[in-house]
Amino acid sequence: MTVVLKLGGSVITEKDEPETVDRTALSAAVSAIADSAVGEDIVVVHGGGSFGHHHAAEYGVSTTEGTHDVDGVQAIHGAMCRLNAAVVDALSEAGVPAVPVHPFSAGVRDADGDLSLPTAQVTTLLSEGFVPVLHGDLVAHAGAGATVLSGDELVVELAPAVDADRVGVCSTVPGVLDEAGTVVNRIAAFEAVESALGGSDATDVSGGMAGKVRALLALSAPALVFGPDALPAFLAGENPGTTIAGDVDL
Ligand code: IP8
Repeated sequence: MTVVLKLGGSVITEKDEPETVDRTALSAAVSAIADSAVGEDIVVVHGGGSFGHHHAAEYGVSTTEGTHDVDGVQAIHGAMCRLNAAVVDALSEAGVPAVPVHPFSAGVRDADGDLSLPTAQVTTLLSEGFVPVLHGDLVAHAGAGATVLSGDELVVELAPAVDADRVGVCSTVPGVLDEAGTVVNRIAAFEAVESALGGSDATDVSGGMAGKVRALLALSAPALVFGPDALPAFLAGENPGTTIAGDVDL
């Protein structure tokens, strides 16, 4: 069984402290991965948290608004590389054969904003026994300079490329919440939850929960959104939180 797991940036960083790793949360996530039966059949993606989003907001860069400011590119990409190194180091220390993969060096958006991302390095690393660790990043964007590439977009590109059986999005919330704050068990169509999801968080330049759900619905593998406490259960094959399954028969 192959798993693509996204660790939300807000889960593994201190959201309100620029460039600060939440060591307790990171080590809990790392232990769950190291102890799980999934073994090396996992691709890890992490988001930006107080590393990427902090600098992206400062330079006015999002998935659609680009920059030609080289200082901005270095600040955002550099911060994401520092967070990636912290995640890879923590996984390595726990015995997981983690290796970094930096999307800025590989991906591109065309003038219509359509993303093209080579994935042969990821599939090859995986089949050679490594655990690739990718991250939300910047990407070269024709006509716009460089725009943000969210970890959610990476998950959507990677899941079919590695033929993932399950996709997990570990978030700060225990699942997708309805207007009453209750976890929605299953989402099969965006319209059913659109009004409850509302707009995105002001500090999240990548589209918040609404954008996440819309993108995950397009996958052929079921995607689960759950909180940090449920990560061991997800890795054990259980279905915590919200299952997002557009085309999938469960
Ligand atoms: O947190 C965004 O990734 P996300 C990465 O997965 C940057 O949306 C550079 C802000």
